[in-house]
Amino acid sequence: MNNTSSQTLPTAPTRLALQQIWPDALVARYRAAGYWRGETFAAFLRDRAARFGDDIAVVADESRYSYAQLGHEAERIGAGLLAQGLEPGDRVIVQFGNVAEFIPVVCGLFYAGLIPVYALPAHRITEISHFARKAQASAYIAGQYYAGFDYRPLARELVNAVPDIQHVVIAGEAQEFTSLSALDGHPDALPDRQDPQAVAFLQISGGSTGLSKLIPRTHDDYIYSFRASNELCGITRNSVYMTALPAAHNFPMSSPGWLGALYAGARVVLSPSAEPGAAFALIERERVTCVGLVPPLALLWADAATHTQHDISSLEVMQVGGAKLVPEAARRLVNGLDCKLQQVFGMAEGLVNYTRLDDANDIILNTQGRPISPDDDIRIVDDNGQPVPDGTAGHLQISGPYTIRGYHNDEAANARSFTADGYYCTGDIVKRTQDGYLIVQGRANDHINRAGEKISAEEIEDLLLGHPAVFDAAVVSIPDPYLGERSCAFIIARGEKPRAVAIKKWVREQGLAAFKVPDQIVFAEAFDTTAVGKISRRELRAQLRQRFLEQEQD
Ligand code: OOB
Repeated sequence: MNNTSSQTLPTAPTRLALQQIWPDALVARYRAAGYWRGETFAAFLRDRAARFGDDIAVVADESRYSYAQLGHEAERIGAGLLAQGLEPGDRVIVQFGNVAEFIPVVCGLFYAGLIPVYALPAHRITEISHFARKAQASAYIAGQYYAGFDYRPLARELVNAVPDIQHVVIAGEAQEFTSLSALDGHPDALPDRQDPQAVAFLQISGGSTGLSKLIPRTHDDYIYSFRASNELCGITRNSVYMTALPAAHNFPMSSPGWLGALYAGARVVLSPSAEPGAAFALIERERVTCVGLVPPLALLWADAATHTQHDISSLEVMQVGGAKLVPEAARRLVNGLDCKLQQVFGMAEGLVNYTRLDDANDIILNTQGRPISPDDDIRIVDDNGQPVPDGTAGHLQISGPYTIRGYHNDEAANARSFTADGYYCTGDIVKRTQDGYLIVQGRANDHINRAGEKISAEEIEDLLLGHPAVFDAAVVSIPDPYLGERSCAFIIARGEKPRAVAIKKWVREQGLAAFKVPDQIVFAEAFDTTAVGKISRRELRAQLRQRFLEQEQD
């Protein structure tokens, strides 16, 4: 065709809007109840910088930032990123360990109206490129090294794999990239107002099916969750909150986490290691009052506390969550520690439950707490979606003032994970006590909760099927005395059986988080199928797990 008027220039693919939409009636209700107050991250951070200027906000390594210094650093970084050509609303992948730069970078992004996408330090090119594509990110910011890993080659791979990534900023020796310390811009360039109902960042889902999903959280909803958490966890301006788990994870970020601590004007201490020796020294030095841990670490700490040289008597609250703390382990903690135990059952998608600090021991030992909000709408249903009575286990579905209504850019996951009336299907099997406390019984879908790190069985199976010597694979969780659960891959070999170590090495080389490498590999001759045909993957995994556990007992 030769009609020039009908020719259009190729346009860049439009970027999918970030949104999170609650029904109008709920919006009105959450505002009227005072949960959503129209605050934004930038506004509260500016306010704290002005009001608590000289107080110490963040301690990491040998660095200390006062609230005023944190504000200045955030302005410099935020304005510097805009000067590089980024625009408010652009999505920026942030990947740091528990180091000094992490919090100023995130605050800088908030100041600039840029959208952080929180990667964990363990993530590698497979995960990072997936986040970059799904989020349509235009920048990547990371530290040079963490835990012996150099992030610059990863940045190079990312730029090659995802052309939308136009900017790379590295804290440390930046080589061909932009150095974090070189960023500079005028604070006047920062937007002075942002929409509190808008999405402020993208959090990463634990991922039960396939790769992790992106979780859009708004200013209003997230700020409510940690403001209310502060109240339930006893965080005040005098508190010292330690982040010993990866700071980008939702638990140490917002339950009440370092964001809650900054909101309260308290002090945040980033511990680069969760190992008791290092963390105890920091607790002593900074007089830490509150810390959040996963169960295996909590038990390790309780053990170490009995013979430590360090004075950790400042610790008032140890929170434990991310994976189930069984009553016997909870008892060991309560007996071994000279502080309060708080159970935390939460999810990056929203709902967080806490045992209350003044709850009776029986509740603290035996339940995973109750929801933050009176408006957390909890539904527990049977396999047919019918509500079950209190005391009966069922599927947990939730809706509420800080629980998302949908993932970003993932229709299939939304169809699977949300009911027609907007409730999030958590995949957790729980029962509710008469007092409204939840007891986690297990999971309905197949992911492995490895010491709080979530691994999707499907993601690892898909990967294993790419190995030339793997005919079929099923990945299951196996109870583990230390990790809670470990991952076991059952593999049917194609031709000659490869060595288990070779498979593990190969998985590691595919460039994904090390915690996803199967802990154990078991070769099978065949997988059972029923007479009618193939059984579901779910049944197959259950069957393999069962048989494995029975054999272990013999
Ligand atoms: C937290 O968040 P995610 O998104 O990494 O994982 C959520 C899932 C839950 O659906 C549940 O299966 C499991 O982790 N989980 C627990 C638990 N806490 C989380 N299972 C049993 N007992 C618990 N106490 O893990 C998270 C987010 C905010 C606060 C705390 C944990």
